[in-house]
Amino acid sequence: LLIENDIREGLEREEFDVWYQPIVDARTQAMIGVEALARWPRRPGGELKPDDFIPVAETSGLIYALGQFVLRRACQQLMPLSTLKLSVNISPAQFRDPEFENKVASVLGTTHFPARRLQLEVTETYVLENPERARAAIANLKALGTAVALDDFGTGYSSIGYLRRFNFDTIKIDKSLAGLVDDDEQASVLVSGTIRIASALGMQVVAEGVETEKQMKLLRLAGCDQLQGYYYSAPKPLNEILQLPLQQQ
Ligand code: G
Ligand code: G
Ligand code: MN
Ligand code: NA
Repeated sequence: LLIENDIREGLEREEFDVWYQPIVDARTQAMIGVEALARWPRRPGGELKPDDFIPVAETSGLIYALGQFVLRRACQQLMPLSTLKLSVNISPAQFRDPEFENKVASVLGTTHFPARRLQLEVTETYVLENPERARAAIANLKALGTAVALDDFGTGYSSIGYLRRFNFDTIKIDKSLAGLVDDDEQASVLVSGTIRIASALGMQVVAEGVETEKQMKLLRLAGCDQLQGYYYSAPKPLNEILQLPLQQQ
C-alpha cells in the first residue's frame, strides 16, 4: 500500500522524473509543444503510474512539493529548446493555494523560462468548486504571461457555454470524447460541434488521445488546432522525444 511517507521519501531521494508527450500543429504536423507528465521510475519495488501516486499526494498535501518539482524540472529541461511550448498539469489543490501564482512566478524567475512558453492545465472540478478563486487565479496567471488550458473536457458535466466565462486560452478535448470521432455519426457531430464553439469563442482546441491516422485526419478536418496522442508518441523522457521523426517548429 502506497503511503504518504513513500512519496515524501521518493521526493527527498529525487526518485521522481518528468516525461513528455508531443503536441503537434494539426495543419503542419510539426511538434510545437509537449505535455509534462510525472513519473516515478526509480521507485523501489517497481514503477507506479500517476493514477496511483497523484491521488495520495493530493490527500496528503504532498502535491504541493511534487507539483513544484514537476514545474521546476520541466522548465529547466525545456529552457534550452528555444521555441517548444510546455504544458503542465496542475491539481485542484495546487490551484486552490492562494500562493500558487507566486510559486509559478518564482519558478519562472529562477529558471528564466519565458512565461509565454508555459501553459497550465486545470480540470473543471477545480473551476466548479470555487468559481471566484478560479477566475482570479486565471487572471493572475494570464497577467504573468502564462496560458491556462481546460484539461479533460468532455468527461465532466459543464457546458462549454459555462466554461467560456473563465477565459481559458485552450481547451483540451479528452481522449474519451476525441477517440469517438471515427465511431459513429452522433459522436462525431458532438466532437465537431465542441470544436466549432470553442474556436468561435477564441480558444485554441487540442484533441487528446489521437491513436490512428483516421482519427488524426477527422480531427484536423473538424478544426482542431493541435493534436496529441499515441499516434505521434507515448510520453517518454525528453531526449527520446527530441529524437522522434517529427519536424520541430
Ligand atoms: O500520463 P498518465 O497516464 O501517466 O497520467 C495519468 C493522469 O495523471 C492524468 O490525468 C494526468 O493529467 C495526471 N498527471 C500526470 N502527471 C501529473 C502531474 O505532474 N501533476 C498532476 N496534478 N497530475 C498529473
Ligand atoms: O488527464 P490528462 O489528459 O493529463 O492525461 C494524460 C494521460 O493520457 C496520460 O496518462 C497519457 O499517458 C495518456 N495518453 C496520452 N495519449 C494517449 C492515447 O493516445 N491513448 C490513450 N489511451 N491514452 C493516452
Ligand atoms: Mn493533461
Ligand atoms: Na485530458
